[in-house]
Amino acid sequence: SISSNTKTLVTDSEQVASSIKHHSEFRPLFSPEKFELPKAFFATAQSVRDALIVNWNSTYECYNRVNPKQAYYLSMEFLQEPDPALGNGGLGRLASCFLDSMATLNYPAWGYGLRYKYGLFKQIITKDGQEEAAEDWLELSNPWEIVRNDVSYPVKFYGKVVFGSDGRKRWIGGEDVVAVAYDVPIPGYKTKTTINLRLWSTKAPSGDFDLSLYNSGKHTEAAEALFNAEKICYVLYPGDESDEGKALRLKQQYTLCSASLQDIVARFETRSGGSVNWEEFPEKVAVQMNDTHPTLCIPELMRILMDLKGLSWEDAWKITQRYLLKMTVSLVLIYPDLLKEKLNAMRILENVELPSAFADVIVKPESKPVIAEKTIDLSEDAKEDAQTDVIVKPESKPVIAEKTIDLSEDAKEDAQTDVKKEVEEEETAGVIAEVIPEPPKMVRMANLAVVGGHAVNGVAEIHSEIVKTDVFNDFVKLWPDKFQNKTNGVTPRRWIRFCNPYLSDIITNWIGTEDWVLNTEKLAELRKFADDEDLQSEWRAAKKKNKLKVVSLIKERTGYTVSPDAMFDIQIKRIHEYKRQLLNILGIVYRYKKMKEMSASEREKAFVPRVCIFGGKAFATYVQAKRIVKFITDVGSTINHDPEIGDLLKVIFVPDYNVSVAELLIPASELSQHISTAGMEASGTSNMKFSMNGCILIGTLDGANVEIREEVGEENFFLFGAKADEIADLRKERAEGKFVPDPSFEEVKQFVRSGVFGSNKYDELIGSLEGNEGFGRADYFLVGKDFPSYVECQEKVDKAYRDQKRWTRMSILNTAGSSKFSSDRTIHEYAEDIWNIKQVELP
Ligand code: DL6
Repeated sequence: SISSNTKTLVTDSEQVASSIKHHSEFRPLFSPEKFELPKAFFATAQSVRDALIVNWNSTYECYNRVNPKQAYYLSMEFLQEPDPALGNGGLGRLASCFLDSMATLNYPAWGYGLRYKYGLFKQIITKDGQEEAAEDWLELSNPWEIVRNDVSYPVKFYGKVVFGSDGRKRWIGGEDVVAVAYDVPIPGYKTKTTINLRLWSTKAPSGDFDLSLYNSGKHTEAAEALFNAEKICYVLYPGDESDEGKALRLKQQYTLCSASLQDIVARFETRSGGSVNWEEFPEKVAVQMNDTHPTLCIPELMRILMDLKGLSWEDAWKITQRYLLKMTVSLVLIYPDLLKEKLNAMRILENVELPSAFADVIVKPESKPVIAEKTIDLSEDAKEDAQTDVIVKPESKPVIAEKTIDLSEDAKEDAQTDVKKEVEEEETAGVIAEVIPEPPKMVRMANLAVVGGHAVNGVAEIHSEIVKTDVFNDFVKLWPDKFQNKTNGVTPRRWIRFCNPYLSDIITNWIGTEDWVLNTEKLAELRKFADDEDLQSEWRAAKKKNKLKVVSLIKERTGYTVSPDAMFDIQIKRIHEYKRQLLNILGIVYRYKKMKEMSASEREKAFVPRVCIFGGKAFATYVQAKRIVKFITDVGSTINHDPEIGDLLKVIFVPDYNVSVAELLIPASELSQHISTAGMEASGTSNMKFSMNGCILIGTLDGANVEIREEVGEENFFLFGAKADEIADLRKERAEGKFVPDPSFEEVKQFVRSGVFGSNKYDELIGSLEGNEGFGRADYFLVGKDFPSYVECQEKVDKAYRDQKRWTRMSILNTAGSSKFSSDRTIHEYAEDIWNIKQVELP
């Protein structure tokens, strides 16, 4: 039997069976008579969870005793499997890979996120393109989580902060919610260490249900407070076109920051025993913000330290800024629409009342504002509104204000006077943006994070350079040492060992040990066998077996039959203009046109048979991305039904792409596409997963592609396209009408417009590549510019694939060269260079 009291671990199959039986009998979530798959899964998962809890408790007990410095990774997304839908794309899956590495490497580190009731959405592909349905991933409950009703914190919105007559600050009025913890144990590989992912769910405080209203028949009004509280954690990335949507996103971000920081502070106090010394806080805690979403950590930590713990402004700021908070920039902020999206999230600051920490917090007159020097005094209204029985200090300053570059005395000293002056005059360095005519002003989350954080890192070398030379150049002049690079990584446990057992066995046999799962450097040993015929034939056989699984998946999800002998060419990622699925599909259309112009024998000679596979979700309100999905599926329905073409070309859109689908597609891939406009993909992580699984990449010099190409060898990577430092000039030329498109690009657009893919002429989509009136910027993502070099590169791919020996060698060398891209390497670097935490091995 399994019992966390006796700390007996499951050791043999009989015990496993008995535990599963126990869970199916005594925690029946399903009908008692049958033992069908969902019930079997739940009973099995819960029996595994019991075993995890034993190690999870030991880990926690050990950390409490040793009291090491602990890192906390705050992320709005975590994407796991089988698909708790708590994420959208790379950012969320990176967070989950990091948890795996933290646990495996025995680092005292936790994750914090939100427990969304619904994930992003379930994608349904119809003849009209993408439709979205609620992703009810919790419908059958989550067997891995442990609800912690004993761990909850108040989170407050709106209202006012006032000084009571006792001189203490009070946050009065507004809305109250309670954040309740749900814990998910995260086991390390071949270690007892089992860390925690703590997810917050929101509910109304007890007493908010109005029984008398309910009894008087006003049922909806009676439950309003309950709904308002719960809706915060309903959906990941709720639509934010409306002000309500913006407010909800901001509430989500604030909930994550406030509940997590209250929890972290409480743990610090508990572990300090009776004597809390706040100066030690940065010695015990490091908080990493995954992108700018958790930026509210900065003012929230200030609020907790000052308002709740009574620290002075200076002490609180030193703790917050100097040591504690670090931000990963995983978005290239030069992309104006995305920047606007970020800024929009904060737009409501001035037209809606917000957490008082921002809107009208009142700081004692002698204290300085958190960020600003020249301030717009947002507290004017507060002064008027303040009730007469509270004392409002007239000179008080707001927390966030205009023209911010700091502001703390220390930083002023640090900064050279002339540099500082220059920066102060430069508008882009402000935390409050002036880009949108007033009202409302907007807060630049990224700038706030840079000012308030102790380290800022990009996620691939080229991206970190762009961050320094372009995005945050003003801040680099002020604080050059703040900026670092931490190239992303992915866990080899999930992304080779688990998802590709055939390849894993081959690697283990040829290297002679399974140690590569923990030490990916060992993969390099494959290099010496790259031309070995036996290895090559085993390698190809494994690929074929993985391709056969995908043949079935495609049949099941789309009804199409594809040949396992064709090259599997895959692009799976969020649908986004900068990721250029449009370039890929136009390349396919061009190929199709050429095929149609040839005789059957010419066609077969000229082209290698391909199955071109797409997968990815377009954000529900991203119209252009949805047009791209529709276009891909329309092209697919024409080509896939063309008897002249047969197995020579198939175009498949796999609906509802998620982690489980990726685990099938990646091992089966032969060519994968990472073709973003150079300078726009911060890193990419699927490129690493594909390369590890022996897939050859076609890509631009962007994000981690640059480093992958260096590691696997340039002859094992298909490179094309403009370079990042050429993009600005190319855009300028384009805007000035100086761009002369290649005839092939004109030809492909003409072909699309000829109606070959149905009655739709794709005016908006094709028009966006030309900047026709009404269709916005002229080809901002430079599809037209890169099209000829992309087509030419694809010809090289066909040629290389015909030589299967050469291709297999390239494939082996990709796996052999992928060791750098283990998230273990990344986490060691974070631990050493940023978090300053040490490994703690459980006894
Ligand atoms: O850092 C992880 C991942 C990068 O690899 C991608 O290049 C980047 O696009 C992605 N960022 C996001 C931002 N999401 N939001 N919201 O997914 O981060």
